[in-house]
Amino acid sequence: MLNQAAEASLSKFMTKLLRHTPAEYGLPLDPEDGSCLLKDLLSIVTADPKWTGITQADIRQVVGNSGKQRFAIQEERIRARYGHSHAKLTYEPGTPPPVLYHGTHQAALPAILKEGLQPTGRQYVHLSAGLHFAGLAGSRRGKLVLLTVDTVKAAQMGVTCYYAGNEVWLAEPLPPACIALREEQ
Ligand code: HQG
Repeated sequence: MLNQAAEASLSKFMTKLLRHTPAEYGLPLDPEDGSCLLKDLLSIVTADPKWTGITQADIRQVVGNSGKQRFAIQEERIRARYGHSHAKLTYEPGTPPPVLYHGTHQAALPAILKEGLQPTGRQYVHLSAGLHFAGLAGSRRGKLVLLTVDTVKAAQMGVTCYYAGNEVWLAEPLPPACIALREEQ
């Protein structure tokens, strides 16, 4: 059983492998859904001297305890559900609720209102159906600012949204006309 600090540290390593730099570690990810065999992930993780004693149960512990449900395990395969930068994965397009939220920080606001929401380092813009997730995302870099996204207008403007599960929605770049400051911050 991993303690909390080890769990957080292993989770970070897993996000690095499954979202950002799999090729650097020789981890083959499915180009469609970004998944790999759990045993392949485990052998890469345990090759790191810090994690030699790690087992599949430890990986399952990280997956199960992620409040944000960052990872999904299906049968013998594991993937990160969202957040990828390494490749543009395929998600089913969906019809989101009329309003979605994006949490950002004060310093980014002028640029967002001018040029819209961009994926920046990731492949998609990250939105959520609930305020909690947006709040967590936006609080990481400074003073939280909550934005609303009018998804009906976005669809009219040709923006596709994809559901990544557990209230997370992914989108192509969103023009400023679909974005507003949430009145009650
Ligand atoms: C901002 C974490 C300037 C955007 C989180 C954000 C989330 C702009 C930053 C998930 C911009 C990108 C994703 C523009 C957007 N000009 N700044 N035009 N458009 N931005 O981390 O959405 O814990 O790549 O507002 O909690 O913050 O890793 O995206 O501040 O769920 O599982 O550019 O990652 O989840 O930052 O976060 P990010 P995000 P995990």
